[in-house]
Amino acid sequence: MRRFLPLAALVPAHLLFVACTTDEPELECPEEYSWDENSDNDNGFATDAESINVDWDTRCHRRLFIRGEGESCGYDNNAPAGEWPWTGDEDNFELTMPTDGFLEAKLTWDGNNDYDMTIYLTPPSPPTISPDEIMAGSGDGEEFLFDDPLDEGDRITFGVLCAQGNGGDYELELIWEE
Ligand SMILES: [Ca+2]
Ligand SMILES: [Ca+2]
Repeated sequence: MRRFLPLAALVPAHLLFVACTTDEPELECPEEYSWDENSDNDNGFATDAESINVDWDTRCHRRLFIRGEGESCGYDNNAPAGEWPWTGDEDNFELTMPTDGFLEAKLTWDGNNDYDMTIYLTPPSPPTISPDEIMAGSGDGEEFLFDDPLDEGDRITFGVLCAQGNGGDYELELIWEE
């Protein structure tokens, strides 16, 4: 009768040695994940938000820095009736959640400005475009911690608006955790 040999007997000894000592490749993480505003002319409405396109490895950082610039802004209290009294810059960004988790957003900026932040939990579409959250404090930063966990693939839109001031650089930090 024919006998089957054990697997080890069929594989040369040096190959078994290699198989046993090969480690997972070491994880190389970027110093940070970041996105620079790249279409200032096209991100002025929440419906035209800039998609954040980052090559994530969720084993690395769970944090992203969005960096952009706002133009000077303010309200014209003497604007004629029917004319929009605000001039300035609104920048919108859409994040596709790379993993399930709770999300936190922190907006900070340079200089003596006041920026505000809006959040849409689903991609806004006409006719009703209304933010789910509006952070319009007068301090030197805006922050929002999501109460409910989000799912991988959820599309969240963040708006950054200059409310008062000369504009300038801002940084929107997004942090998520399981
Ligand atoms: Ca801008
Ligand atoms: Ca503000």
